[in-house]
Amino acid sequence: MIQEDITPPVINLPKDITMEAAGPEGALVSFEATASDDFSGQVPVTCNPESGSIFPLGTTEVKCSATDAAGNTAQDIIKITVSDTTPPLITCPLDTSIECGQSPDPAITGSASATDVCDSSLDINSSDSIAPGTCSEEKTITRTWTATDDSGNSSRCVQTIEIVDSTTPEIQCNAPSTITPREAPISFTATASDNCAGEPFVEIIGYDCFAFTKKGKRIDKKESCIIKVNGDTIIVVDSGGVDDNITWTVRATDNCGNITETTCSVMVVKPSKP
Ligand SMILES: [Ca+2]
Ligand SMILES: [Ca+2]
Ligand SMILES: [Ca+2]
Ligand SMILES: [Ca+2]
Repeated sequence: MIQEDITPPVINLPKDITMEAAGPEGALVSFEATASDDFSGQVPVTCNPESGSIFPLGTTEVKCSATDAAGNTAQDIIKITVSDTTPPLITCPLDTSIECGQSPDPAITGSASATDVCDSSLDINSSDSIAPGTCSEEKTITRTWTATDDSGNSSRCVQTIEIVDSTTPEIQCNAPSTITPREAPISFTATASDNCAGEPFVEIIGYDCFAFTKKGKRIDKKESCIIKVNGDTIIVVDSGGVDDNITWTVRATDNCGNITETTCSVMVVKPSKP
């Protein structure tokens, strides 16, 4: 009696495979598939996609089948998952310091760059936390940069940006170059502006009154000039006479202690005839 082969082969496949992606296309994955049959012994297995193929990111179902000599066919599947679990490689811009008034925009202070095995267009973002510095106008920005790939893996780095005030204030004398004796009493109030927010402190720290002889000799005129100083304001009570030079030194101090001193002056001239 001839036995009839009615039993399909038995396919042996490995367990489902998980593989880290080697690039944007996925990963090359090899596996071993065998089949044995009660009559035919070892029979070939055909899988689609076949072992040694490049599998894309995600899960791919591989369908395998084997047929014995009698035409009995068996089928089985294996799941191959290719994933990107590797975070991007991020490089932060250099720590820097800027003057207040300058923009801390990444266009000026630099942006992070990042690369990834799988994602060539990473999402790169930043967020700032701001701490006060050593004086009222100075600040420290701690900027955290994050690069995230398409699979949601992210890397961070931190850039520190110091906002400093090392720029001295600018003084405005707010005085004309000449006055006439009759204009006295007259007062001039100095002001100052600064690169940082906050009003500089302005004070007059000294004054002088003098003239020159025809031969160029300097004569002190403090006796005849009557000058009063009130903080940032100089009051010429009496100019002392034509050809006198009245000078005063203004000091401006910004909120971070940067100091400018400027000498302001007016010359006393004859009134022009009407
Ligand atoms: Ca069989
Ligand atoms: Ca990645
Ligand atoms: Ca992307
Ligand atoms: Ca300043």
